[in-house]
Amino acid sequence: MSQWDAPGQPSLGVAMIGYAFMGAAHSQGWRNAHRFFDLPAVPEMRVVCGRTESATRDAATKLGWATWTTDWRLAVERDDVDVVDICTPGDSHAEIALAALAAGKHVLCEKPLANTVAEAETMAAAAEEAQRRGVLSAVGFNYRRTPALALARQLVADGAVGTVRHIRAQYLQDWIVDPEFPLLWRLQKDKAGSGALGDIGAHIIDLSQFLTGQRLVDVAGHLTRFVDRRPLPSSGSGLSGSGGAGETGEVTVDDAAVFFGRTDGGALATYEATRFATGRKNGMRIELNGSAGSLAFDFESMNELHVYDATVPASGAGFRRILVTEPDHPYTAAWWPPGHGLGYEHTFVHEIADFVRDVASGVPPTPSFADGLQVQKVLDAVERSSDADATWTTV
Ligand code: SOE
Repeated sequence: MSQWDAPGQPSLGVAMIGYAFMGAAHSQGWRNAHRFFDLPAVPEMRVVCGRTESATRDAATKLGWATWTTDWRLAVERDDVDVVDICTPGDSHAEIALAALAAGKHVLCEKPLANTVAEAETMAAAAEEAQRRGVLSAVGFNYRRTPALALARQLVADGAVGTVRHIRAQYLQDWIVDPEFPLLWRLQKDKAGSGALGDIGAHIIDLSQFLTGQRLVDVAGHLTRFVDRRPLPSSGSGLSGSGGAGETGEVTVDDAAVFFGRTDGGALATYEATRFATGRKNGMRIELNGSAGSLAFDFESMNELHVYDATVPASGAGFRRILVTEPDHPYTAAWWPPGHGLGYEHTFVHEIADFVRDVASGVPPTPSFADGLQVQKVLDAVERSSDADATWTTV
């Protein structure tokens, strides 16, 4: 018997739907959150669900789930499940989330919240109704839990940049530059909703609003596709896989998106989301310029935040690099000594730790489904703008 199954230790039974890239990342969170953070309840990884029997069984063993099923409804209905974690492609988010909320289960749903504004609206309404019954929900915008970005948010709130004038955000990847890269679900509109825009553009939309506390009110943008057909996949999931024997299929999402917008706080914001930035692997960059200073961040150096203080005399001013690994930085006290650094997976451990703490204490976690809906509306406005020759479009 371990300390975790000691009698009286409150637990939170979890069902996770989907086990590929995001499922593996979330499992890391469910396994480790209570081992590094003091939480009011211990997550119990009760059941994982996938479509294929043998692969789901293997995933359960590998990722640490007690059991598995190929029927998500069975997982959602179990009495020993308190939380449903949705890590599936976007086309099933709404159906699973609505069923889980109706069954009284708290829900953590991967981003973007849904594939359409209509679905996201239904989900946000269901979440609001469920909250009145004490059933809580959140969207998995994990990058909010990067220590350097959590610190950036505190600094902005404390006035370190003054009035924000510019938001400059990029999300640069290159995993589909090769035209022979297979047609995975992320490249199919019926499954993913959109391409670079929804998959990675959604992160920088959420982050820019989270950091500044401002919301986009209108946008203009352009989406493009560089490769129209790709080999059908023969194997693999997540971001890997190999092409099949000669057969190809149509890519139905954008490969890249550029857009700009105005916020309700008067800032001008520019965004670029692409999977064709050769050499950039996960270059999620954000810079804020304000009346009193600037902040700059790049996920490829995720333990650093660059801060410019415009109140320092010009002769001595310059961007300072803060290594965000000190114990008084957000989340870092739970981990390693200063300078040892954290990685991508820690953002998920933090996300789960925050979610468990909130849910176990009855506090609505963030970002809410309503926040997810607002991001969905921005995505939709960018698509509408692109269809209308990049004209200004209200969110
Ligand atoms: C793939 O482009 C992806 O995995 C996104 O889906 C994630 O949200 C992002 O964190 C990394 O890239």
